[in-house]
Amino acid sequence: MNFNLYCFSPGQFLRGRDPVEIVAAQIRGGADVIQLREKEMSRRTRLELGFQLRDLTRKYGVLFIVNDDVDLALILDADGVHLGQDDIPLEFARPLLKDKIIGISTHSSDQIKKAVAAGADYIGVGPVFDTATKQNRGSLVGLDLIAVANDISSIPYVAIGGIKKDNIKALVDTGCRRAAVISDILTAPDIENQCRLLKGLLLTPS
Ligand code: 3NM
Repeated sequence: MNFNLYCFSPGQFLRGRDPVEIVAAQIRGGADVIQLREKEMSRRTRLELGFQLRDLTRKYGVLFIVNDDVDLALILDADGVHLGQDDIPLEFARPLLKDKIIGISTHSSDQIKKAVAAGADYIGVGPVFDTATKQNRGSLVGLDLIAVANDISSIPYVAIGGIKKDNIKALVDTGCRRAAVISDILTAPDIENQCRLLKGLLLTPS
């Protein structure tokens, strides 16, 4: 898996806009991954949006990942699924998803080790910085756990939680060049430009 900027469907940040256009703007700005993450939608509506995002991401060669929902990932023929620590364990998801991508959220070195050993394709590590986007977020793991992931993870790890244009350099300085960003992109006045800026910072040589 080769990616730097990991982006999301609008979720709580839709604000009356067209969700497909918001994702299209992120793709134009350089998103490498789009995750369908819609906690408030009915599964039916999520399915309908999912088909539109499946078509869009396929057209532009961007990875399409479904949050939490293995069935939906299969129905949509997504590239993979992202599972949290409270979702279906990877060992049950793997036989269904076969060689599709499985990402796992991790919040400690123990969880990182377990996800790698269980055969995850990538891990999320966070929350790195303070965030209001995720309800019931656990305690901050800071850049310390990113450094740990750098040492112990044999698979790609993506930093998540409160990453913004003003703090992403601190992340890049640890050597991590993969960031998953929600609010700093979806609340920006120009989504495409914000993605371009963040992607540029992720790719800036140190
Ligand atoms: N997962 P923002 S933090 C979805 O720590 C999510 O696993 C996290 O949103 C984790 O970029 C988070 O707006 C929210 O802070 C990220």
